[in-house]
Amino acid sequence: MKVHLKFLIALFALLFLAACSSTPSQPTQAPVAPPVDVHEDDDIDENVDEIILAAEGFIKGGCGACHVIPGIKNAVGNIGPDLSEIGLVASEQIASPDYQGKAETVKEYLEESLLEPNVHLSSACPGGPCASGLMPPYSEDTLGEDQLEAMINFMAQLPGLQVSSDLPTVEPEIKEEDFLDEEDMEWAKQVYFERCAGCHGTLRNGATGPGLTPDLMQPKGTLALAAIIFNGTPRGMPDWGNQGFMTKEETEIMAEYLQLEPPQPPEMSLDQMLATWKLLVPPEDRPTEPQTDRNWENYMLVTLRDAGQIAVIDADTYEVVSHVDTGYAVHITRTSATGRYAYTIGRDGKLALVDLWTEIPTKVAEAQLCYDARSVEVSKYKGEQGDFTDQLAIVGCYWPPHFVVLDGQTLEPFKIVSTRSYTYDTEEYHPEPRVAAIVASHLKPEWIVNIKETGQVWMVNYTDPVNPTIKMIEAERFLHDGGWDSTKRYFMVAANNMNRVAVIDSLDGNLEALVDTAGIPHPGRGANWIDPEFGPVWSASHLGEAVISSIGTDPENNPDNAWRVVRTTQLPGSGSLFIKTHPNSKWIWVDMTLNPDPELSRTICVIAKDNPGEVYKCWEAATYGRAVHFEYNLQGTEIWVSIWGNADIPGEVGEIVVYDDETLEEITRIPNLVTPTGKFNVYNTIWDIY
Ligand code: DHE
Repeated sequence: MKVHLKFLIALFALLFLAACSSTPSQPTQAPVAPPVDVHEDDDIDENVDEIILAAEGFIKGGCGACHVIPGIKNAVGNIGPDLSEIGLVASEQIASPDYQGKAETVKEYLEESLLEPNVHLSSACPGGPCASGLMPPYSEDTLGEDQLEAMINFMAQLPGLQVSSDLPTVEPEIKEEDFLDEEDMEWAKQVYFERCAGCHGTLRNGATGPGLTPDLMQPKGTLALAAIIFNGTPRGMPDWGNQGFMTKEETEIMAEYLQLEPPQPPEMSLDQMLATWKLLVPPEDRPTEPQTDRNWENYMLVTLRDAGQIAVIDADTYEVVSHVDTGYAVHITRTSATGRYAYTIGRDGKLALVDLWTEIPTKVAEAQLCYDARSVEVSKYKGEQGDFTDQLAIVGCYWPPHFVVLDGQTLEPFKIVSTRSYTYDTEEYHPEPRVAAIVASHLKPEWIVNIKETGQVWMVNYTDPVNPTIKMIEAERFLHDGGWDSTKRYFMVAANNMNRVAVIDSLDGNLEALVDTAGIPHPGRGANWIDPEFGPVWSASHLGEAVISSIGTDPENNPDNAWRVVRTTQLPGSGSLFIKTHPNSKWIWVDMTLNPDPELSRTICVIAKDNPGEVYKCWEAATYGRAVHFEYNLQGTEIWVSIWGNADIPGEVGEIVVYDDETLEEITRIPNLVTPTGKFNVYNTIWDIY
């Protein structure tokens, strides 16, 4: 590693000045860090070498990916505690009655933090107390004895150590052939698509998650990146290692892959889509009335994510009526306007059409519309401009970035519209503006299509679907998920990485408001209810902060409260994915699925609508796994929550817990479901009840 002469001179001068100064600058408050026994008697050159050794160690260890470390290039991480005053903090920690480790001196404390980071957890991580397992243990094998010692000495002197801003940095010279063989490369490519592309983008420009381009990744280094991939972060990055999806070695392969240029993925033409299209049962061969005695409008369409299936479950009897094979890692299911059909989209862009009128619900058509997708919707309008119920479907893709219009009865695709365009604010070309949530208006023959990276909301009129008219509304970047307000006039969509919710007036076709919220709103479709103080509100949960935000939605009768966060209710932890209520319910339900604390990740909470300032009650919905997503039955009397388990552990595969919404008592469990995730009640999905 190169060290510039200029830097050595500057560093020498700084150290010299520091050595001459009798009292290095210290904050005035006690306690003060115990005297540090390095550098004082040492030769200056040795100190310079030692600081350089320490700096190299921080870089090699990737410490800056999670921590702020003064003087270390790119050490601006905000996952772990800021280390600017760690020498001082260490002495406070040792003196604190809460300290659980064995260290008696600052240096012992720092050594313990590096080698056994879980012995004592700091309470000063940016999102609250640091979670166990987040920091990887370092060892003499990874960093070497001298380097570890240098790093400890460096930290022991903070604050107070004057460090040149010109310390060495890594000079990335990372080439694919250096360390990833063909097999690793293929593995990483596939797994990146399956696990990472959704948040970080196929071209890795970032959206829900940060950008992962090589210029950003190389300074962090393999060790730190692998640790983040293994352990996740409190801001919502899943812990792929802890969850058993990647081994430690695999996280290292992925970390190396991220330091290389992303490969360019292929496009997809209409001919390619048509080649995948299968009409399994033509419309004329389908029943003309329901062939089942079951209350099919009360079916729950349940994503079994890792099985690549949906389970159709009768919510009156809790019986699994059928398992239907669908795309890989099903994302969502929406129902046709009459509810007769279910449309299920997989992450691999495969759409399945399921007929709910047959005795056993069956797949009647399928087609692949892209390589990476998250959204599907149907035509719901019936009025003066025509009857479009059960006529059309639309699929929104992440890659290639486009949406596709299909025949709603057969799934024959016939229109592709690219979303590649210019960012709404800076008018810069974006190669990958992905289609996030799509909703169908009940009031007009229109779909509201949210284009994530360019921050535009497209109102797509489908009366002439081969020649659709599109009004492009400028909103906010990183649009993600959202739902209607209770009147179904306003669509509320989270621009999650901008900490905002955009409000679209679907009747006038314009942006009604941009509402500032807490960190990373992730509402699913949100929850509509009447706040006793502020009137009608729509609430969102948050990935990034331990709160739910409630936004006033009634500009007519409560204009002072409209389109602002009128209430913030504290939760025990962040990492929430979904929130839900029902007009008949007195509760709002919320999960914390992505909280790094295993107990919180399976904890669900309810907030009472008549006392919404605080959580009424929280409890663990299972003894294992994570709790995720809620849905009500048709009557609004029972609520279902999914438990993600582990398919390899008998008894902990995964299940659904059904609660009585009046009493909060558990009614039953529907066991042995493979990663049950989203649940879509047919009736509630038709009418957008949430
Ligand atoms: Fe989702 C909705 C995208 C991760 C489960 N998810 C959505 C929507 C989008 C989206 C755009 C809105 C669709 C609509 O309404 O038309 N989801 C993404 C991602 O980009 C992201 C962050 C990363 C990824 O790689 O996919 C992501 N989502 C997840 C998960 O990890 C979840 C929990 C499980 C999984 O599928 O792996 C998950 N997303 C869901 C569910 C909904 C959803 C259950 C529908 C919620 C609803 O009630 O409508």
